[in-house]
Amino acid sequence: MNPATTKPDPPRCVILGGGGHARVLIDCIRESGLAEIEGALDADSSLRGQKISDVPILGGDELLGGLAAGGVTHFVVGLGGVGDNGPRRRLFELGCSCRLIPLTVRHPSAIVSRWASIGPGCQLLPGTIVNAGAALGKNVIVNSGAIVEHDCIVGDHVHIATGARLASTVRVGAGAHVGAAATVRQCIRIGEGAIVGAGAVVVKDVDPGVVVAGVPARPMR
Ligand code: JB2
Repeated sequence: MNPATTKPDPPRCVILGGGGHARVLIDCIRESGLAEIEGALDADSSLRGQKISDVPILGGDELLGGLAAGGVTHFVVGLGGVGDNGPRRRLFELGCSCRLIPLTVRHPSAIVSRWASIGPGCQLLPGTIVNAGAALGKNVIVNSGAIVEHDCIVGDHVHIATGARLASTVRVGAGAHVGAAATVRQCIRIGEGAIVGAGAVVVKDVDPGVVVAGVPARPMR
């Protein structure tokens, strides 16, 4: 508690990953005043002691337990994971297993309906729109400028990449990736773990695990 303002202190968080996506998240957290950033952890040991933006890279993921014991309460998955959301899912589960809380990151410029439901650890980056009745699972990235229209249902660990658009009532299965600037027509179902290539226009359902690309989008051989 800050005695001057009687406001509670912001929670302390750690970012898992110290690359480009983490730098965007640092801006979002700072702009929104959501949390104090204790540092970042990165698998690349050569980065230890360096900084991303002004955040120190403290070491690898083995430090998570000690940070939790030292008063850090929240974590942010800092990997973008273009295409393969498996590593993002693994880091999310690792943070939870250390009894840390996934921080939901929302840039002040994100427009989010009060009737949308946003799961723990979601990341709503600059300029995103999530409209009424949309439901995002946990650890979902809605990357810069992406649009999730009304009544879309987006599963856990999905990444809606930069500038992608889901028209209304789309369903996206867990772990799927919708590439940058892709467009998905209303009422389409994207299966679990499927990948929609950048710039694709999806007008037919996509089966689980299938990769589609092009205009109109077709399965890749
Ligand atoms: O298991 C891990 C791990 N695996 C890779 N734990 C931790 N703590 N860190 C891990 N990393 C680290 O994440 C890598 O060593 C590397 O430093 C960082 C990934 O950085 P990179 O800039 O390569 O990718 P990114 O995921 O931050 O950004 C990608 O996705 C974004 C959405 C890029 O493609 C961006 O251009 C894109 N905007």
